[in-house]
Amino acid sequence: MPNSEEKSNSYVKHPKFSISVVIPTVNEEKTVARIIEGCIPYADEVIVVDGHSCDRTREIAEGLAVKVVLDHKKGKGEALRHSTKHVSGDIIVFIDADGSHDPEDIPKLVEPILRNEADHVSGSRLIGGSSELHGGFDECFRLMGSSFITACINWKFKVRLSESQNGFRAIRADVIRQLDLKENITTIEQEMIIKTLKKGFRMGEVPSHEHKRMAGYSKISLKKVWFRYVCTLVKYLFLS
Ligand SMILES: Nc1nc2c(ncn2[C@@H]2O[C@H](COP(=O)(O)OP(=O)(O)OP(=O)(O)O)[C@@H](O)[C@H]2O)c(=O)[nH]1
Ligand SMILES: [Mg+2]
Repeated sequence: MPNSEEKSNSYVKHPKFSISVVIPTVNEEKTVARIIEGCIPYADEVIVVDGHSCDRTREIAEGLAVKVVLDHKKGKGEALRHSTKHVSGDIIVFIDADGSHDPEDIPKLVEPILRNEADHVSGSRLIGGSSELHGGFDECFRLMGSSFITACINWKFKVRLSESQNGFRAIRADVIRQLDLKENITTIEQEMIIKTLKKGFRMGEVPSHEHKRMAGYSKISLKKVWFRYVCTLVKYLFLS
């Protein structure tokens, strides 16, 4: 069985399609280097989009010679939207900086796009497993809410996705630029999926295990944002 270094060393980049990896960060100094280094073998370009971290996140990223851009302090959604202006690759991979996603899954994530079977591929922790989505009441509500949203999307577009909230995804750069994304917070994940399907592009899904965040703290408060998830769902499914 090859170890992870051997696996990434043996990865051969696609001759025709270039890959830009975007890593959103807010105060992720303990994990950002590991994620950047994990992504480099699979990427033609790595961009860290930072939400004005007060720790050493930006300094560490700059030390690893990747592009670092600042968001406008509006949230992860705005950060991802802003990053697309700086991307030069054909395919964009979004991956969190907290260690929840495994950079080694990047080839699996982009494969359906390279084979021209999908335009946007989401990593699914519902089929890949999760070490942080189960156990407590918070996780229970998160899972119920996200399953409900996924079921609504599946019903509306006659697809069969297993989830709609994972931040680990790959999308063709020309496709994301046509989606006219508007969300400023993490509701951007479901907006991206709904608008992909609404515009007739193809969604794909691959299993990807979600690990527990390795360090730092979560930037999401479910109590504060659940209503925005409902509004975004109704708005993009039925109103715009
Ligand atoms: N640039 C930028 N990045 C952000 C912002 N909010 C969150 N992030 C990053 O986006 C990624 C996901 O945020 P998390 O706080 O881990 O959200 P989550 O994964 O849903 O929550 P947990 O499961 O509790 O970790 C992390 O890499 C964060 O550092 C933001 O406002 N701007
Ligand atoms: Mg996280």
